[in-house]
Amino acid sequence: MTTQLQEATAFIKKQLSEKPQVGLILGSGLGMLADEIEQPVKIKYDVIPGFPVSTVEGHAGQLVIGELEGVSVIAMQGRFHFYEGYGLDAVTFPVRVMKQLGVEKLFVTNAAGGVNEAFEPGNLMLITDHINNTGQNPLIGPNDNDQGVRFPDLSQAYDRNLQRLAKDVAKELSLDLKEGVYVWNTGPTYETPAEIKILQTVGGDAVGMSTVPEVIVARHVGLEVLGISCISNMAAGILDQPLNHEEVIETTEKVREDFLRFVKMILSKVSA
Ligand code: 6GU
Repeated sequence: MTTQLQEATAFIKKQLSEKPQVGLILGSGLGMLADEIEQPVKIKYDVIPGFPVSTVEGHAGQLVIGELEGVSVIAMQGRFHFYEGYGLDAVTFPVRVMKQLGVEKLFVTNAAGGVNEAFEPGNLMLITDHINNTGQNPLIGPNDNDQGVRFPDLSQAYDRNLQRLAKDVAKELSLDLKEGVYVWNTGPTYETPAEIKILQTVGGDAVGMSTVPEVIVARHVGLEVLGISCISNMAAGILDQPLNHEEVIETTEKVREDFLRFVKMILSKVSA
């Protein structure tokens, strides 16, 4: 383990009374879930040794640790993106810290563009698999065998039991949960209509600028992953309208209630 990882873990651990079981990474516009955490310990990223500092608007940039639905959780309110200029080591560092703190399951969320034409803005999509469309990988470099294996298997990157649970919960809530494959592009540009056609052809259902690096590292260290996308807009060329970040945030605000209820009920039913 690197000293940075040890230092960050020790710094956070000394402020906690309980081991967090579930990690939550909250995407653009979805950070309000962390506001519901009870007896929260809040730690700004910029005071944690080894942590990068968040810059993007709509990202509070703190860990919120406490109880949610009776589960001990650690939430990232705001994440680090590759397009901000952080290296993938930095982007995925918090996932390694979560593992060191004792987390066993990781829920990753994001706002994503709809590639599947059957989707509509405001839909929630269960991520069943991903396509890394960047040529980047956070595990490039020497492998730390204490963290995980050199060649990690991603044939079930998104845990089947957690997927089943999410689908059962969606049914119980009468939520029209979509499912599909999330494509990671680096951003910060949105895709061209021609690029979206490619993604449709290769089996992508949603596209975004995050999540995949964190999931790769989560699998490297053996965390069980649940992924949920909020379809905030249709990807370029599907509707005859330009894309912008304001629309992304507006849509995530509209699905706020659905999203909160959904993730909270999954948490309430997740086995320790
Ligand atoms: Cl259309 N593309 C990407 N790469 N990220 C997004 C998006 C689209 N919509 C929200 N996030």
